[in-house]
Amino acid sequence: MKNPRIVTVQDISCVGQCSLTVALPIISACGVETAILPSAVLSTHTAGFQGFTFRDLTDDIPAIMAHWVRENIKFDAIYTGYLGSTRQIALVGELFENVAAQGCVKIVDPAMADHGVLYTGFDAAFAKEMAALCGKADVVLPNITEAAMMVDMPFVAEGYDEAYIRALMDKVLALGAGAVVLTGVSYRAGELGVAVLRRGDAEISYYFHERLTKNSHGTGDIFASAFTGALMRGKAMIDAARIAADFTLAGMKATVDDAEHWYGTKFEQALPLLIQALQD
Ligand code: PXL
Repeated sequence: MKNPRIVTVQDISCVGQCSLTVALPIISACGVETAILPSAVLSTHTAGFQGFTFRDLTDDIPAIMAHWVRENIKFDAIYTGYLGSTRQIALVGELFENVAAQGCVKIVDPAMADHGVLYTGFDAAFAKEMAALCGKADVVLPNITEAAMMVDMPFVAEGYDEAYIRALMDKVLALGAGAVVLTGVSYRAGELGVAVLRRGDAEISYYFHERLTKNSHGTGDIFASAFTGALMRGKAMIDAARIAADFTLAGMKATVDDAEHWYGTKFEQALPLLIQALQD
């Protein structure tokens, strides 16, 4: 697609290197025009800082959407990340109806949980609404925790087999999604990767890379943003997943030795690698 324009819906965490402060620079680096719809403004992200502020912007969304409709503003992709409330999830469903250009790719990262637990502020009702939104998407990008919560399967941290991963992915597709890109998959010690299954595929496609001993915060947002940018640059889904995974890993490697940088991932240092990967 020539000069695609996307809109991404997620919060502004002013400090903490996640959501819009990573999505904008990363998708711009991919050469893709990015409009934003902020879902909330927080002083920091919610994972580790105490006493953060949270301004829910749900009430602003209907007027923003109505203005875009009046101006006939439409997007080639709509990419959603962290959403602040269940009502907001319903409004994103309306956005899918109202501002999608012909062939618009709807990408949902159900950013709400990791390592078996929901992020602060979310509950089971939110996970249920998020599952419904995933059912309206062309591509969904859950980690294993998020997928398990949305399809009512147990979360298994490690030692699972391909049958478990396949069941998770089939159930996410059964929600109605067109494709699932599952992050954080590992069958062997020392490796970590991403699994891709599109509706109608016989087999899962995988991309694995080395597993670092330390996790960084915000990697789900970094992966989803780079995946979205690469997909809109015309890459096949598995190639977009590989490019995004390599970029995320490079950012983690830049962060791993810096104990003071606990709150985020130094993705900035890996941007040249992402730009290069999109030239190949
Ligand atoms: O990285 C996901 C994310 C996005 N936005 C906010 C968060 C988190 C994860 O903790 O707290 C506000």
